[in-house]
Amino acid sequence: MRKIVFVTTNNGKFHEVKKIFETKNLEVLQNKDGYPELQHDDLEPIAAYGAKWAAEKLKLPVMVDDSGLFIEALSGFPGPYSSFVEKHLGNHGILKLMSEVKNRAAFFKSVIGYCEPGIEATVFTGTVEGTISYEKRGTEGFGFDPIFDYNGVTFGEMNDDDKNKVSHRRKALDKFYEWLD
Ligand code: ITT
Repeated sequence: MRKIVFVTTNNGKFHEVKKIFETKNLEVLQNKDGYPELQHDDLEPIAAYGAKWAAEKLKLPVMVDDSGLFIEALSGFPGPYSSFVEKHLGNHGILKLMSEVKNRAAFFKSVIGYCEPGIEATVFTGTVEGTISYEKRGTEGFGFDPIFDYNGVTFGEMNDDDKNKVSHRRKALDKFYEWLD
């Protein structure tokens, strides 16, 4: 079975990727060493930089996933700052920011960065559109899942398999797998 090292401290991301790649006969191994996060408005350069940095450090082919929640009425916030915002404001803080806002449109974006030592990184992007719910619903998934409404149910109300059929991460991984293959 082919193996790939996924550098991430986020167990939720790791479990989703592991499950999606199991069906493709690819074994995913988690490395929690982390990587420096470039300051940038777009996720693509952040993922490319992280993948390149980790590949050179570990001297191995690696993948990373830089992702975020982009809320239209907040001009794309938290976007590349999603990790910081999730830790410090949480879902409750986002709901509070959105309490008087009618336009609930939002999307999740995932950028997979892949790199082998000695060469440049390649990136693969996936997005999924939804809305920000008015309250937290569901206990599945991780991060912003309980406040991201997809066709009437939040990602927090969907089991892994259902989320993995439609998610931003799934779409990015499909592109990555096609390229690898
Ligand atoms: P690594 O960088 O170590 O992979 P991280 O959690 O810091 O882990 P990011 O910098 O990519 O990852 O931050 C993305 C944030 O968006 C983070 O708070 C995630 O929990 C959240 N997020 C990403 N994908 C998500 C998803 O599918 N569902 C819910 N929240 C998600």
